[in-house]
Amino acid sequence: MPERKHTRLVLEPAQRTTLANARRRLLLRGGLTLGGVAMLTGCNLQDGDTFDKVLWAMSRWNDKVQAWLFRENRLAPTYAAGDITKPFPFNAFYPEYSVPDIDLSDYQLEVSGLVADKTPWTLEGLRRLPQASQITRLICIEGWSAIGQWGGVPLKTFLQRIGADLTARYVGFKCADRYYSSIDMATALHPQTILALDFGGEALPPDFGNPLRLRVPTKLGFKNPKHIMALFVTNTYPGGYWEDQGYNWFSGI
Ligand SMILES: Nc1nc2c(c(=O)[nH]1)N[C@H]1C(S)=C(S)[C@@H](COP(=O)(O)O)O[C@H]1N2
Ligand SMILES: [Mo]
Repeated sequence: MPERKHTRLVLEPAQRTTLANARRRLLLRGGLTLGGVAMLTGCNLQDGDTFDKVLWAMSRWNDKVQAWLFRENRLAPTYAAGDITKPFPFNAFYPEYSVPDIDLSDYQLEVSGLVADKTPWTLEGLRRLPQASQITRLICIEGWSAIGQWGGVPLKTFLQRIGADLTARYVGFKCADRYYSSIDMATALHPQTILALDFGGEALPPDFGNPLRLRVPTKLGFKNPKHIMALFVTNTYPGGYWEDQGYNWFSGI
């Protein structure tokens, strides 16, 4: 058991009350102390840590509990071709007329981090890898869902192909529109997680994330980055566009 420093927090009076309530709830629910939270989160709370940092630590702890509950091979429901939603809704952090205009002629997917082969990938190269297709439901946190068909390379196949460290914690994605997101390795290796090139049997149109998006039906919509330009494997928590604004990082469904 590693030695843990005594934890003392610097708090405003109002925060002290909120924290006391949060702490009481944790104690009531699971017999957890703040020290216990620090231990579970792997976050070494130090003298001078702020209220915010503790709350983030608790949110990360929540992610871990969700990850424990997530069974690697639990499949998201699949649907029939006749169930496909038409027209399929567009969503992004900007309106449809601002969808990025990507030059497909010189597109390359960059690969970095804990991978043996960092050679960038062309779309033709990605299409030569084994492909999979799925009809699944995309669920947006804003309160709508829609059924669509996506096809592409299983992320597991791709990660194996580039010699990724499959024991690493995260796979992160950077997009052409400055969006970014990341998933845990168990989800990256899930059989329904694909690097999608096609939507409805055709190359992904601009609205739906051309030329490459992540399709992960075991996660909420915002964890399905569109217009992916770079992929990286890392042990350093990469966060995401909405995740860093407070959306729960794990967001499994
Ligand atoms: N690059 C990029 N990817 C993104 C987003 C975005 O704004 N930019 N929005 C996310 C959100 S919140 C949702 S619900 C889905 C919407 O995907 P759709 O346009 O195919 O319905 O894309 C996700 N991926
Ligand atoms: Mo969303």
